[in-house]
Amino acid sequence: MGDEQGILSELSQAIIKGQPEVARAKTQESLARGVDPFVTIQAMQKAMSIVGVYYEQKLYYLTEMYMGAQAVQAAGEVLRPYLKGRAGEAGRIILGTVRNDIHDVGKNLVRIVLEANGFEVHDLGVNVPSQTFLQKARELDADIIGMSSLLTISMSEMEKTIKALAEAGLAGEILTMVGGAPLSQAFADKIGADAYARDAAEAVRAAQALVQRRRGTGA
Ligand code: B12
Repeated sequence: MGDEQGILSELSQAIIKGQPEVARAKTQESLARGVDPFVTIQAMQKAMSIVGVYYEQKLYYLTEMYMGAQAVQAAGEVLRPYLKGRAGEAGRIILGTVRNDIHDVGKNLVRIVLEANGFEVHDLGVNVPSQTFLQKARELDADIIGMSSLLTISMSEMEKTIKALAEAGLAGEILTMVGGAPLSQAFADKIGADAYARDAAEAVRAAQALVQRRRGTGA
């Protein structure tokens, strides 16, 4: 409906222009008008990818890119309570951005959508060393370790965690799921990850399949 399109386009503009306060207010307005939070999240992802394109085309500098990310985070925090706890416990996930990488917009969206689908998510934040992923996963008896990487130079960190899991005899016991713009299924296969997902919606399907596999094999 026109009303929904109008408010979502205002939200997108706030992200593209890097205005966190406006983004927050527009998200509140979208909720008040009854727009489905999942539809709002999709609009947010699209707007952020436009910011990425502007940066790649050198129309935007780092500051604009940063402010765009701040606006997405502000909008995401407004949506989070409305999405949380819709379902029961679907599984336990340790999530983080790998070492040397501070990008967290995509990871945070993945967290929101996983939580909305009944997963318990422990977010370790950014710049997370492989040993920390491993320690936390053991400590909390996690089903899955989810790792995000947006930099080609930090992608190799994921393989370190997967190797560390294997060395600890936990391969197949704690499963791994990877994502981030520079990744691909081929890369995930190469490093031995149990799953790869292109976006937040796919991440939910992949996580559900992994939990089923883990519990189905009696782990
Ligand atoms: C915003 C942004 C920033 C912000 C980050 C703010 C923040 N809090 O995250 C700031 C300004 C800080 C930043 C910094 C830098 N950035 Co930057 N950044 C971006 C930008 C524009 C958008 C990333 C983003 O938020 N996308 C939107 C989200 C929704 O998408 P996403 O992250 O891909 O996530 C989705 C999927 O990938 C998936 N997913 C993500 N994580 C996970 C995890 C799991 C488990 C699963 C299953 C799925 C999944 O689901 C998500 C939701 O759909 C990209 C450009 C781009 N096109 O990606 C560059 C980009 C990633 N940055 C880049 C660079 C180079 C940098 C800097 C090194 C710049 C510099 N010179 O300092 C620094 C990095 C510092 C560091 N050590 O990390 C390059 C990377 C190039 C490369 N190949 O390595 C890019 C590609 C820009 C470019 N074309 O040059 N950046």
